[in-house]
Amino acid sequence: MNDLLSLKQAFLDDLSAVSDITDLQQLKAKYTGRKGLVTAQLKALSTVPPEERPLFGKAVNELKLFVDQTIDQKEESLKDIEKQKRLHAEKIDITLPGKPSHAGRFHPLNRVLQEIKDIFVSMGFGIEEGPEVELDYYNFEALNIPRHHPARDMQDTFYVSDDVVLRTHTSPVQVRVMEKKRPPLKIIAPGKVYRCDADISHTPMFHQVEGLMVDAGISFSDLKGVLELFIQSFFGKDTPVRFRPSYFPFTEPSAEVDIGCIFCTGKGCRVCKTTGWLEVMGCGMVNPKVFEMSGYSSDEYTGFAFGMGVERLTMLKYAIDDIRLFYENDLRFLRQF
Ligand code: 2NM
Repeated sequence: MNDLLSLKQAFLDDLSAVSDITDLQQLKAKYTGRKGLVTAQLKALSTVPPEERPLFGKAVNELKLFVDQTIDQKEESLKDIEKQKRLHAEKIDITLPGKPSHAGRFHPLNRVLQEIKDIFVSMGFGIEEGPEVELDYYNFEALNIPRHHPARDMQDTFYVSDDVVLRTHTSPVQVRVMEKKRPPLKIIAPGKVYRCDADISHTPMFHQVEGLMVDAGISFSDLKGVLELFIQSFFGKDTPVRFRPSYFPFTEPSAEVDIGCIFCTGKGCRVCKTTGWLEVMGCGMVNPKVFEMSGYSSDEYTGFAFGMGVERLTMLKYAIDDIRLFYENDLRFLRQF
């Protein structure tokens, strides 16, 4: 019995030196493990004289129970201390300012392109695309611009080979659609086009949106209605619009569309070259020759077509005076949109 008392004291002494879970596991092995000191006393029970056995047995069992419970309690409190330590170490200061996140944004040309598409889609136009490397036939021939026609000199073309070019406008997309689909047709063709040209208002690649509407009985008033609605949606509903006679091989009659100068409100300034007007697009009634080449009967159908430059419209809308700003990727410029 004295052995048990000193064993209990030894256990309590050892316990007071325990400072973490590893120590505790060692303590547990030392006292209640397979070869532990308390375990040894339990095994020794059979060697105790029979008359002392009940008392001794009771005392050993109580000691075992005490050791087990004490170890469990210690484990709980050690775990708790460790958790508190971890919580303290991982403490975050929620009052610190956050790291600024730089959200991306659309390029001004993409924004304007999206806006143009939305306006025409709202009027029932479908969107068509086609190849940027195009056959000479679709880019010129089918649009009534034959070889040696002066219009081919007007557009400085990138030739890939004798009969393949980088498209100089998106009209070839519309020719391809006319070959595949019967009227009624109401489409726009947005995309990249290429012309060998570079200064403050020209880049060798730029973006165009062309449109085409074909059906029986389409007239010049339909053309005026659609384009006036577009311009007033895009530039504002009180924008003055005028149609000025012009010439394109693929339309007859043809016109340029001008808007009242948005910089001087028509009084005349440097941007409108004192005319009070700004040219924003070209248009016309599709030349019957173009219809015939695409397999449409020009007796049955009439239609109008138009074309505009996305860079030019963006420059006018946001008063940008140099087209090259769109392609320099200067964030001080791009972040203004
Ligand atoms: C313009 C001006 C006038 C045009 C014509 C065609 C097609 F394919 F139907 F013949 N597409 N686009 C056209 C007409 C384009 O851009 C200034």
